[in-house]
Amino acid sequence: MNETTQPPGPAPSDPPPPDPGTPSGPGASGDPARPPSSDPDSEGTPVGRRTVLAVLGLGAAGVAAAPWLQRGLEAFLGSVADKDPTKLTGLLPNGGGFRYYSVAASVPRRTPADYRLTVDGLVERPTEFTLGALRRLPQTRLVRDVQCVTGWRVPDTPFEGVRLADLLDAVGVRPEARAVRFTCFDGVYSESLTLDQARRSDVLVCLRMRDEPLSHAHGGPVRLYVAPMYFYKSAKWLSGISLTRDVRPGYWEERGYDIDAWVGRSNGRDDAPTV
Ligand SMILES: Nc1nc2c(c(=O)[nH]1)N[C@H]1C(S)=C(S)[C@@H](COP(=O)(O)O)O[C@H]1N2
Ligand SMILES: [Mo]
Repeated sequence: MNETTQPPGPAPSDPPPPDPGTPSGPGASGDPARPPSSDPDSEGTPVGRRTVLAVLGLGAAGVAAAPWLQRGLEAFLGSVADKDPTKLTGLLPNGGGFRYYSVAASVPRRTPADYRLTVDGLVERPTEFTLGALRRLPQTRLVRDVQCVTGWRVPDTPFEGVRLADLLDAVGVRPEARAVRFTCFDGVYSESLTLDQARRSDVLVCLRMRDEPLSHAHGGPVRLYVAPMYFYKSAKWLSGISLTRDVRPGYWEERGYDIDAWVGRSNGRDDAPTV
């Protein structure tokens, strides 16, 4: 495992602009940990955790007591979350402490056989990578805490995949390129990094999470993983990487969240850094 020694980057950016569409977003409310009606983890109807558990016939104590059950529960939550327009499943606890999240009502599945990652834009050799091609490149494993901007944190999570820097070298970045844009096969989500951020050694095109192939619920077959930033930067269901002249704000950034999303140094939060 190779670790970065780079500093976490530039100073936090200015407070997010007022967001006309989502008055309860973190910029508007001043309280990013509160679950408003439109934030990275709690779109949909607010509902008590106990109510949700009751609906599914589960008890928190039972869940905590049986690690083997948690795995099954997690797989189950992942599959129902796909079909859950209310997003209620996003509020359920699970073994790993993650909340499955998607801004899209449903996400098509890509098998290992039909998955493709397109790398294009300001590059010398636009390339389409199969999953096999990504697997054949050198893999890096990082173990870091995950921090969501709404407050939940999961300690010591293994992520594994290809360094984005290696992928960029493979296609040849043209000198005019200054930023990288990421798109997803959910058809909705997007993210972006500056070229300098993208070249950090702790930014991965991630194929494995928690030492297993990336599940559909966690954004499989392939997601982005940006270790030093809030988890919304880690775009799930990654299908496109495009080199651009300028940073283009991503899905949540259009809605008031910081573009430079360093954990503990952005979004008005003071969480412990993840790197
Ligand atoms: N395509 C896509 N990627 C996404 C999101 C999303 O809604 N769609 N949500 C982001 C947010 S806010 C978080 S916290 C994490 C959640 O990842 P998980 O579902 O693996 O816990 O994915 C990030 N990447
Ligand atoms: Mo999030």
